[in-house]
Amino acid sequence: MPTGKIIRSISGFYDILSDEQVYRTRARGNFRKNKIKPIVGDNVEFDENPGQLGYLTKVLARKNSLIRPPIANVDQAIVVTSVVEPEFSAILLDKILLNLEQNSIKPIIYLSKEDIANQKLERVVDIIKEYEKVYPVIYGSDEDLVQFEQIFKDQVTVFTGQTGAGKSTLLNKINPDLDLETAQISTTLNRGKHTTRQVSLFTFSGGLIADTPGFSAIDLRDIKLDELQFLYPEFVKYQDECKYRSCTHINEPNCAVKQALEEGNISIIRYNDYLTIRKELEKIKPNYNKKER
Ligand SMILES: Nc1nc2c(ncn2[C@@H]2O[C@H](COP(=O)(O)OP(=O)(O)OP(=O)(O)O)[C@@H](O)[C@H]2O)c(=O)[nH]1
Ligand SMILES: [Mg+2]
Ligand SMILES: [Zn+2]
Repeated sequence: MPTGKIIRSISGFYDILSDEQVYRTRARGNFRKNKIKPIVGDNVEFDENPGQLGYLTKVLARKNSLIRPPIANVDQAIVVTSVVEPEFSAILLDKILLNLEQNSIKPIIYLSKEDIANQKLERVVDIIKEYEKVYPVIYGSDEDLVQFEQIFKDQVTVFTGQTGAGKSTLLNKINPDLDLETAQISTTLNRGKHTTRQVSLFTFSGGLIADTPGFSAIDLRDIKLDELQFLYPEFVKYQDECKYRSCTHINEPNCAVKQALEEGNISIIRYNDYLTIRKELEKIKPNYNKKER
């Protein structure tokens, strides 16, 4: 049985990329029974059925899957983050990063709209420099997009971020063939309108890339309070030196994370947002209805 990857799903049809060819298929009945809905990014087995519509017969185990938008087996995410329009928000960026960390997706921050940022640019770049100690950052002003392209090789990469931040615009810039729809955002409300709705994977620079619909708020319901501190790579780096194994890096004595914070090795912005996010999670938890994973 040939295997491939779903790159598009359109009204009940699944387009499967296999050996540089695309096969249009339909799922065979037993998926519904097993409650597995094939999604873009799924690695699947299929029956080619030459000359006719093929059959998707099996969804292989997923490494991860996102719900909004539904996409599986994502390796990395370009987090498109605008300086203005919409306004930069460190805590929103933190929440995006947390969701990626939780799904073991490698984040790469891309800063957009530096060209219209004016006096706000300096302040935001100062903050982004803090993030750069933890995550790779690409500045939109970088002319060297060639270097940028190399990161896509053999990876499934999604472009994510706030609505209106410039995901589709960036994708069109790096690959004009995509010709994705972009839209003027409403500056009066400083809130973007959702332009991108569908998720499809495109082959690009030796890998697969997907544009995704943006969001204006982030849902942290999937993150458990007691795993939060492990989703900060810069905390994880120090946690073994904390006196207590279960240290949350708040009030515990001999906390290596707080020590690193005092020494300037951990960003105060990230740390304070961590405290804020903890409080938010405490409010929405415990959720007894939520099924354990
Ligand atoms: N000046 C400037 N405008 C940009 C930049 N990037 C995007 N824009 C504009 O911002 C608006 C929104 O861009 P999109 O690419 O549609 O944003 P998006 O992130 O795909 O938005 P959604 O699909 O709604 O999530 C468009 O009018 C773009 O032309 C940039 O770097 N500089
Ligand atoms: Mg878009
Ligand atoms: Zn600690």
